[in-house]
Amino acid sequence: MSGQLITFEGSEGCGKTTQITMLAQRLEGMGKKVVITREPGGTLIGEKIRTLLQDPANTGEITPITELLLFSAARAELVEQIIKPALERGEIVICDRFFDSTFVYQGIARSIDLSVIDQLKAIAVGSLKPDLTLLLDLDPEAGIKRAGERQSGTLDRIEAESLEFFKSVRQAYLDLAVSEPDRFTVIDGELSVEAIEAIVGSTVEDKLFN
Ligand code: Z5A
Repeated sequence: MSGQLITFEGSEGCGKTTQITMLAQRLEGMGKKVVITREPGGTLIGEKIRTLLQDPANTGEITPITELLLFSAARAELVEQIIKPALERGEIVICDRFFDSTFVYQGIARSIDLSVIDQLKAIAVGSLKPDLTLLLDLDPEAGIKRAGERQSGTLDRIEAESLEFFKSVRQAYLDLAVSEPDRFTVIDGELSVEAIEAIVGSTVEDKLFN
């Protein structure tokens, strides 16, 4: 496949959506074709799964394994319907979260056996791997505050998890980045939007277009 897959990861409210929009504009300004998508979601079925997963009314109704299967099903749809076709057309796909989110949230924070996580990853994505993953690292308390402000104080099913849960998410991301230094770039999510945008832009240009 001749295109490139860029993923953004990080905990709640770390600024992924903001940066993805700006990166897409930068790349389009360079004449690149860009597809923006997100997980869970990005397809008809994926968006329905997203609603199920986030609905606060489902709190306590979704077991960790069901949650894992739902995220994986949404991912399988996204890969087949959106990501692979775009990469085959030579386009750049920017995805808001990908399989690293499952490793961190379901594998580490929810303590599901990592061999099960790996098997479902293989089923949903095969050998596909991001060319670059940008991790926006943010203190969980700051992220939850940002998300709460944006949504008038209403938290979705996962956002309502404990602070301990989000601390383990943050640490798991940092550990993952250390284990795959070529693929990951870690950026301080406390920096200004403009400062992060500059780092994202130069990282993408250096790692993918030089
Ligand atoms: N999840 C999972 O468990 N397993 C999986 O496999 C997958 C996902 C794929 C998806 O939630 C949830 O699913 C997520 C993980 C789980 N749950 N949690 N937590 P989502 O897609 O609805 O939300 P999110 O991905 O966690 O992020 P978000 O809330 O959409 O935030 P964001 O996109 O990272 O940030 P943002 O919208 O760009 O910015 C948030 C606010 O901060 C906004 O008001 C901005 O204006 C502001 N902002 C942005 N950047 C800055 C800076 N630099 N300084 C100050 N303020 C800023």
